[in-house]
Amino acid sequence: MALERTFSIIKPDATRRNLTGAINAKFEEAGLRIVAQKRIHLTKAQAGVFYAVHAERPFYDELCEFMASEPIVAQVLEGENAIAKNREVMGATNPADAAAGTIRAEFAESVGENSVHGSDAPETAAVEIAYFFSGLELVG
Ligand code: RTP
Ligand code: MG
Repeated sequence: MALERTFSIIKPDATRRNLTGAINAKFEEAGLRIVAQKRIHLTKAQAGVFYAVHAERPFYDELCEFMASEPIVAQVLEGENAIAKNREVMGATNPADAAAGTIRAEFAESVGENSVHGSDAPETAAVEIAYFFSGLELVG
């Protein structure tokens, strides 16, 4: 399979606990290359646009508050089958359901504050990468 790119966020609960390096090590061990990365502090409105797909869900407001509470690390990961591989390394949304050794099993604090985001399909990966990075920032 050809190289694929996915969009990843290291969420505020993880940046707050200095877990950026430990999480990046998990990605790299799984064969995912970090081809772009920046630490930014989203506004609540920017977080709301990013998670607009969840606008009708009961946890939406809390999720946007959380994502804007402290800095995040936005990333583009590249590798074979990168979207599925990243989701595998992340583990299930709820850390209680996440397989041993996954990022969420090891680091997540709750279903909401679950340390990482990863795109769920090629279409969403393309939209999410373009929301955070310009072409000039994607060196491959
Ligand atoms: P993500 O989009 O962040 O990669 O996570 P995901 O695909 O595993 O989960 P998704 O269903 O897309 O939910 C997005 C994020 O919303 C928060 N959430 N909170 N309190 C709750 O019940 C609840 N459910 C979801 C989590 O931060 C989740 O990652
Ligand atoms: Mg999702």
